[in-house]
Amino acid sequence: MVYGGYGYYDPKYRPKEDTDFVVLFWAKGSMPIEKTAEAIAAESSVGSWTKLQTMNDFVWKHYRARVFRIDKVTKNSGFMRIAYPLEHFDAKNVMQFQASVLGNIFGLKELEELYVFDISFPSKYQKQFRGPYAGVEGIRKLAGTQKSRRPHVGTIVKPKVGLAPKEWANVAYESFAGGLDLVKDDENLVDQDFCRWKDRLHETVKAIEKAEGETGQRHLYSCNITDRFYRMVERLEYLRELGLQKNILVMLDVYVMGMSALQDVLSLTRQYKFATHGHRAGFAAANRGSFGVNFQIYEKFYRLLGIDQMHIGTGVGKMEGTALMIRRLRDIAEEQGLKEKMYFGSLEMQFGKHISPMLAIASGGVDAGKVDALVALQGKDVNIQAGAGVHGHPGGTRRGAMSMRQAVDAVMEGVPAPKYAKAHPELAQALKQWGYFNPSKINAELAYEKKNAKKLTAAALKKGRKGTL
Ligand code: CAP
Ligand code: MG
Repeated sequence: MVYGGYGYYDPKYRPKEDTDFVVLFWAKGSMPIEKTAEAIAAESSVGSWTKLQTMNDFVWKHYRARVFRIDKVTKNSGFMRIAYPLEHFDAKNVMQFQASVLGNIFGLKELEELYVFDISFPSKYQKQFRGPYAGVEGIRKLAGTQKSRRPHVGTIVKPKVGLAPKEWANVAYESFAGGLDLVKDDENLVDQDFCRWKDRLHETVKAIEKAEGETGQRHLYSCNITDRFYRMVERLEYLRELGLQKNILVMLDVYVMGMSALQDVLSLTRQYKFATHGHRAGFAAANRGSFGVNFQIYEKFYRLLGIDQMHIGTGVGKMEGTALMIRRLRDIAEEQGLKEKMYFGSLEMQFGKHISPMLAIASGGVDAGKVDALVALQGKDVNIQAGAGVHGHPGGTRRGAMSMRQAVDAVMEGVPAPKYAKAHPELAQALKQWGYFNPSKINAELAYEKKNAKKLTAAALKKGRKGTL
């Protein structure tokens, strides 16, 4: 590949904080890494496979990507950082950004591996977006936990699909009665014949009213509206007519629905004053292979676009992701400033002041015995969710819910779960069933990272993608 006879490699270039995107790639191919970097920069910005007679100085100067750093691992592989100028992109149009930077390059035949680890979004680009509508504080207000600052605790009604509306709502009621803040639809439950969306909604609202009268707590329902765009709009309008903003979080399968629908739905939820719950089903198809996009990038988009609470994994449960990496995802959700950490493939970035924190959701293979470890890893601003860890409890849903809530109360009292379980039989049963994840393991990992950041960075730079956590 010639790539236009131009040089996209410019090691002296320093990206501009307000207008340059910085993208961190890992690549391995049949060519020397410098050539691969040129090809990637060209194909994702202004170039193509041969010299263009139509290229002119203005286009070259204003719109090209610049490879400004290569960390070579072998002759043909390495990390590369490429800067893209803001003018290259269509305002607010995330799809156009994806088609450029996360597009054709994955198909270049000389490449054996191409993984986009992270993007640092410049401040001017961030100004095009409004960030979470409710965010951490807004969701806490809905749940009534602004003062207590305890972690939220929720459940996914199981079985994932199959229950009829009344059965579904009864499981929700039992969960609330056991002390949970939130119940949610599973990612694959929307409007099937056996459980029509409206019927489930009405039954669940009744369950919430009944439970709120009994528990004195606020209860929330993350209601999955994911569908074709016009169907989502119909559902949003229906929710608005019913005035359910205080009890309903609009749940979206954000990855599978695509950015276009997501952008428009989020402007409507904001207009109708609904908080949102982002489920990331499907993201891992791109996150785990040799060709892919790390979830860090999607998560940043979701926060910029305005999701209020977002699944980020657990680090201790059933889904992929090391504990330390999940901690990084928590930081992306909730912090304003992010430091560069090469061992996660993570870049430095500052979220604009107008982009509020988004609440992290720890879900997937969670039970009461993992709560201490989750809080050690993610802190108390978190929504902890357990599906099977509630409905698989030997005492049934209500006791399962109680076990989760007791585990959270124990954390708030600073008492380890096994000790708290002595006076709380539901928690004791959960620990007997599934064991206890000792938070000391998490604390040790966090301490190790702190002490060994330089060593971990050196290992990543030496081993490449295999050396990242
Ligand atoms: C959890 C869950 C979520 C996962 C997805 C499930 O159920 O409802 O979809 O949390 O992963 O069906 O697996 P369990 P992530 O509590 O029964 O495991 O949150 O990492 O996106
Ligand atoms: Mg699920």
